[in-house]
Amino acid sequence: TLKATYASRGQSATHPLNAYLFKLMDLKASNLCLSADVTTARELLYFAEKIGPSIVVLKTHYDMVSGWDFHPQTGTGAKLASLARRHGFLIFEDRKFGDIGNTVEMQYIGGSARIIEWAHIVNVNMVPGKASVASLSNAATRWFERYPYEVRTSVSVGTPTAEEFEDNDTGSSGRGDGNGGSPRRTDDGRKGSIVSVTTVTQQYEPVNSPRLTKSMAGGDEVLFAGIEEAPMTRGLLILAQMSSAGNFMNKEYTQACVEAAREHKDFVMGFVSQEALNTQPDDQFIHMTPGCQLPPEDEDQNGTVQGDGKGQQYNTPQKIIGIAGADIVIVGRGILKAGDPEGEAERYRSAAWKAYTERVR
Ligand code: UP6
Repeated sequence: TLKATYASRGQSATHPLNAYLFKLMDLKASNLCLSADVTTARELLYFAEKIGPSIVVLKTHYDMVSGWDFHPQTGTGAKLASLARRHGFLIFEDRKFGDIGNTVEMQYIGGSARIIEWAHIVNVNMVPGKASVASLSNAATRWFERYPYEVRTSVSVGTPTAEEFEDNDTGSSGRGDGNGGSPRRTDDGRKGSIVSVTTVTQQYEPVNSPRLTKSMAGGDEVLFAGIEEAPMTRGLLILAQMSSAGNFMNKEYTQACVEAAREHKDFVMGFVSQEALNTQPDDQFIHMTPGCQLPPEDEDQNGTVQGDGKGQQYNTPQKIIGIAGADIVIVGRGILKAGDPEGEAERYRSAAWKAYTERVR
């Protein structure tokens, strides 16, 4: 199976986002994901714009970014979605959900970030068990049933009545509610009375919706000929192996991740792993691999690369794609900390692409 081309993998893919992604890889001649680990929303959008042409996936850690604008239609997620359409890449929020099912569901669709609205892909740390995979899958299904999404913005001063409290279900509570989104019960001993309550109900579509594309602020033209809209659906990667030294993900654990993936093929796209994990004929999973750096340009390109001194270990694209059989390399500091990040991204893209073409030849 390591000889199968990305184009043919796209044709046999079961998950629509995998079908799209493999096609994108073939079209852009890229199997590179940028891990955009920056500290401000400005830098994040800057790198998404500059590096966009070289990549097929942009990986975020939204919770390390300051100045993230949470507005559902004009905020940072919406801007990333617009850049994703323009340059042709998918957005992967590396949230590594890792809690009981009910909690991960709420973290996925709710909160300030509403990750599900702007991230095509998220991932899960399966330590709490398979239930978290089922829960995220169910959450995505239910979220689509509610689409187009309804936001209710309540502006209130004082303490809501018991009735209003019941009414304000967390899932549909809009932003900007006067009580910071946590209305108090009337019977909790606190004094207060309603001064005014205004409830505005508006409908909007998720930022990655094809229908929204047409009306989004200008500049949404697609730059790569042949690239279509990403399908309006969501996918999950299971964190099956880690790059860090001494991690606790042993073979048994990795195998349990593979089994969970097989049980949820309609939602699970594949794995964040250090090697290919497809073993059965109908395993159609994609593998994305972090812990990737190239030696500096003037050094032996097959040489080894030092870790970061904080547990991170690095392999070259040749090793990850060519030998371990992964599909996409994830690169952060290797590109971000370079003097010329755009040029460096191209160097990584062509090295990883070369490893792929040699593998399938
Ligand atoms: N990441 C790893 N290893 C894993 C899983 N995820 O490094 O096993 C993530 C990190 C970081 C990125 O959270 O965002 O991939 C790697 O960044 P780097 O290339 O700068 O080391």
